[in-house]
Amino acid sequence: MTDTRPGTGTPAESKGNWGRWGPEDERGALNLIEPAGVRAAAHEITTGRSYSLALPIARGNQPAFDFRGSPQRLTLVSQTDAMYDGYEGGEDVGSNEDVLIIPSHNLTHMDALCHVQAKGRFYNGFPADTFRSHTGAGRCGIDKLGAFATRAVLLDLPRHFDTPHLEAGYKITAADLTACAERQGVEVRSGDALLVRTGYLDEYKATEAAGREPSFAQPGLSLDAVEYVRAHDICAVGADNSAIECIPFDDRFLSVHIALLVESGVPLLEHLWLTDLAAAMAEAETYSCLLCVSPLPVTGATGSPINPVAIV
Ligand code: UVW
Repeated sequence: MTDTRPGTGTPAESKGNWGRWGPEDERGALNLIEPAGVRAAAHEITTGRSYSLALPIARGNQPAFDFRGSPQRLTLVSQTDAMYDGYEGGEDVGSNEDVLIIPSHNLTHMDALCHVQAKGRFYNGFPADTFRSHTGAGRCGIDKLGAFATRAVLLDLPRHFDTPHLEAGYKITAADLTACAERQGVEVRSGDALLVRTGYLDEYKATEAAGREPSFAQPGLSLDAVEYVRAHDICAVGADNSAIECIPFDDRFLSVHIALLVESGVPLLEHLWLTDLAAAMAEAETYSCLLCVSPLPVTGATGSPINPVAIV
């Protein structure tokens, strides 16, 4: 019997996007963004207010894998140093400068299509052994995705289920997403980004503030929900949890990453702060917005910190 679990079959068996935009394509589902869709999103703006979807980049008190470590803002030059003495700025002028060291997969970030491989292949069948420690990914690095703007739809599942947050480990299904979109009265279109609010980050912050250890188990997309993303030709998926997918993982380790990044070429936006956006959208009675996302163009990188901006 053919094993059709994500990453175990050929793209044809697993309904992926390999070859859809040509054999050399490294942008994946971002190819679904059409200028007409972006213009439509701009026309849907009602309040004209912008919302950052990024967590603060700071040491500690943020969800992070220990092995990745905290971001470090290190001082390179401070105003009391004599670095610029030779420039004759005078005693009353000084300069402060940082060096930033940021693990690309902690805090609010975007996964490149080379982040995960399955059966030795990245998206579009590129061999994963082109990844080098010195140069990074030979194919599908974050620089190949680039910045994008598109219409985005927020599905606020805690609001839909009338709960502060979904339970740890909850597996969001395609039926959940369909019902939530219907209830919110929002249409999901080809080329849209899908933003899924689970309430995980709210729960994380509340647990930390209470001095308890936050659970690593998280609500997130199940494999069933991947079918919703594919059926609607979503260009990117974002969520307010660590990995888009539910933890414990559905079926096997990183199964939703494999189905979306590897098979479908859908970039992932993780640890998005969606609470303020959700509140603004509820007040404005709209669940679509214009979303602008700009990863740092680090060549061959597996991901990048992002500060996505949603305009409602
Ligand atoms: C993993 O889940 C391994 O990484 P990320 O959180 O960047 O998707």
